[in-house]
Amino acid sequence: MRASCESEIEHIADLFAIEGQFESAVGIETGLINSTWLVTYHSQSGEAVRYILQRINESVFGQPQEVMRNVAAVTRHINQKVLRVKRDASGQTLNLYPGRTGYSHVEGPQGGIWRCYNFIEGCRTYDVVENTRQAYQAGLAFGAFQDLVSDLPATQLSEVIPDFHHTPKRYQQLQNAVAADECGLVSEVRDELARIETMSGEMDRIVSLEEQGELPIRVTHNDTKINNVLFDVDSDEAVCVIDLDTVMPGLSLYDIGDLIRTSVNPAAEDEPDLSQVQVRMPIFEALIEGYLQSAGKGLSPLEIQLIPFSGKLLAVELGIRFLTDYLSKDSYFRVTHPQQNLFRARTQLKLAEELANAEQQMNACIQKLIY
Ligand code: GN1
Ligand code: MG
Repeated sequence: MRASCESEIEHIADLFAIEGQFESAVGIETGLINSTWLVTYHSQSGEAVRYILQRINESVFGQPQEVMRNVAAVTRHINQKVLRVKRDASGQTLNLYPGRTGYSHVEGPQGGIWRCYNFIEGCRTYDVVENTRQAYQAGLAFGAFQDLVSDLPATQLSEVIPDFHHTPKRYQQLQNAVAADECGLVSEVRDELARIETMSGEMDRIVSLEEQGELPIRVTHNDTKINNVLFDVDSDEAVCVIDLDTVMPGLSLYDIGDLIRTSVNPAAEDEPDLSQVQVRMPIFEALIEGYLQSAGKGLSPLEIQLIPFSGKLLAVELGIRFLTDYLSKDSYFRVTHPQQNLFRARTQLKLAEELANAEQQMNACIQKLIY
């Protein structure tokens, strides 16, 4: 799906209401789903200004216009609120540059829905949290996001990927992939399947509570990977969260769960050496401290109580999703080698087991933080 040549990107970039002359475009490979380009323009005053140009992956997001409607609503809402306290929000929050036709996206000449964001300068991301300060900042950033959108009615947003975090349905999809065994790989993953089976009893805990009306539906981010937080390169403070494609009605627990999943573990998401997959309790504590600091007042006691469980659930859920993709020709997540989705699945299952072992400690930590 990646648009390959710079001239094509230049043509698409020029469809947006960007001032100045196109200078260059460089592909960015970090996300597993969309195609992303860093585009530089020379403004009339001679200054180089950078933008993020992205093509939405339409096999993942079946209704890209709905994605853009959600993203536009959320960025507008956040910017209005941030502008109330700061004179200029443009450098520190995501903004959409509309197309010259006035829409928040444009259609590429070869199809596809493209959008353009400001590039927030002076920032970096981390794939692995290095210290408790970064963990605290990441918790603070996602908590602040939740707080900023807490008064945006969830009913105004579309569910762009239905049942995105419905773990039992994800498990059903894995079972379907096992039954189909498209690539003849099932015999190779018996151990992983058995480990998932032992964890299956708890998979419906959160969806059941949601169905019983015990957990509030909120506007949530749904892709709270640690590398979706921008950190200021000088101060190492979190600036804002990015990657808003999956912002939709959801549960706070999926956001904090995915943040736990991607922060406590010092190993890469596809680390083949499973002995490196661990739960770093000081990182957990700092992360939750930051999150509760900015989002805590809006959370119910049940949401807070289930935080440790949410990390384990998200690790199993991602283990299931990566394994499903491994058995289904790697058709969803971008891979750079044939076993990458299997490595990713194994890492997540090991992490889920480590998180299960640490559950009591995590519960004690939550108790300490709320009293
Ligand atoms: C995908 O591409 P990226 O990093 O934004 C995926 C997430 C997974 C993540 C795992 C829309 O996110 O759900 O947690 O990979 N996004 C989608 O690394 O499926
Ligand atoms: Mg994403």
